[in-house]
Amino acid sequence: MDLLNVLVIPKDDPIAFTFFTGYMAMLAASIFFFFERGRVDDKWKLSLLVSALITFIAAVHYYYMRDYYLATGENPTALRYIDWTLTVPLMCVEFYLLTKAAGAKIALLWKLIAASVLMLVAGYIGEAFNPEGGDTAHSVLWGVISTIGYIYILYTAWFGEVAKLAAASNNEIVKKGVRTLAWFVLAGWAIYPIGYMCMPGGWLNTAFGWGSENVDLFYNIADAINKIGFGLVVYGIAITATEQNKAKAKTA
Ligand SMILES: *C/C=C(C)/C=C/C=C(C)/C=C/C1=C(C)CCCC1(C)C
Repeated sequence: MDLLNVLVIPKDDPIAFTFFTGYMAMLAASIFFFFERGRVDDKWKLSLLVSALITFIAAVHYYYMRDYYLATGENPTALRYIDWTLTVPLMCVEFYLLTKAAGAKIALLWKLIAASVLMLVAGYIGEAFNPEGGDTAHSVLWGVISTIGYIYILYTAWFGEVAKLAAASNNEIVKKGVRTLAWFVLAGWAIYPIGYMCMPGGWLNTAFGWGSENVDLFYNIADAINKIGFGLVVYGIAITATEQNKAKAKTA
């Protein structure tokens, strides 16, 4: 029976469905970013490799999370946070690489990574140690602590160092691209706390009766938007800049 559970996607289970499509989409995106590296100027190749790594790391975790979910019917919390602990810092690396030409220092990268770690460690404590129907105050407190890390990244991307460096870059493509990534952090990343609040005792759980199965639904949708979307924005910057460079070389 256990084996059967692993092999069969129940027809009425949208969450299982998003685990499978999530896995396939992440894998396809990785292959795409990896091969497209060959079409961009050398200075963009590292950025595209990081895009490919983000979706590839997610694909491997989705492979396991999907089976874990089908076998147990539970949220694969530990696998989820291991994935994020690797992929969110890599998204910070993308911001750093894009603003490096405008003078970004490595300290900027470390500050963003430290904020990510705060956000994720607090989120994990709030989620992993929140027993069914249990200690709400505990998970609300850790959710708030986590949000401090999130707001720091949000602030840096919109008004802080990242935004200032992008503005100083004198490169319209980078400026627009960084602004689009900042939108992802504002609108796309905000989907995660919505999932978090579906936990037993969470605000959406108590107010609207949204059950804990929705935690994974929101996380899966958010991951697809943010990891693949982020990668596509970086890809768009790289390919546009490469083509502009080529056109310039022709007219010169
Ligand atoms: C690829 C994975 C990404 C971009 C994950 C992002 C995760 C977050 C922005 C999580 C944020 C959380 C809060 C702001 C408060 C509640 C706990 C979290 C960890 C769900």
